[in-house]
Amino acid sequence: METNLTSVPTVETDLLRGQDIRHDIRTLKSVGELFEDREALAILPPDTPAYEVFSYLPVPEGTTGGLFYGITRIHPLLVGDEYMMTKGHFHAQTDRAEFYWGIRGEGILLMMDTRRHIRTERVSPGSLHYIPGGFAHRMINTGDTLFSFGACWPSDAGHDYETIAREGFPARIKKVNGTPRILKTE
Ligand code: S6P
Ligand code: ZN
Repeated sequence: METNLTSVPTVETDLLRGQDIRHDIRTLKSVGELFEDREALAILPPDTPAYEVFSYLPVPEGTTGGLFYGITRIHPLLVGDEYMMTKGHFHAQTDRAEFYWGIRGEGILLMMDTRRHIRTERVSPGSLHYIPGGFAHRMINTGDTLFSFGACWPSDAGHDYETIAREGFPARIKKVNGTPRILKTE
């Protein structure tokens, strides 16, 4: 008996294509509050794309035992001297871990545990990063080109953005004398 092959998404370097792929674009307007220099922010067009996320969510959000897959592309932008970054989050189910890996460009992974201790890793094409449960995570584009990375996380992880929106991370990644510096703020 013959049966049809199921169509599947495709990964093309740092693009995800397919009928079940979700594509979200975050503009400067939606991430502007992350940045320290509000005067620098005010002179940039609010509809400027900051980063985009392609995601493949093959099971409903909250499913135990499933996996999600995503690719994020952070545009090379500076707000004052601060590099473009993702919002960053804890997982709502705090013990859920995640993998990130570098695909294109250069960046930094900033992680923070619940006692606000930070850990940073340099991200470049091919680098693999394990984010343990209980660590908030944010990616920063520290290069002059597009920075893309992949992600794989449990489908029941969920996202807690509120804690980061309220308390932030205790470090900012800025361009100082032409190079990225990790500046602790507490
Ligand atoms: C999801 C995973 C990524 C991020 C994406 C955007 O758990 O960590 O797919 O959602 O990189 O970052 P953020 O912090 O805006 O969700
Ligand atoms: Zn995550």
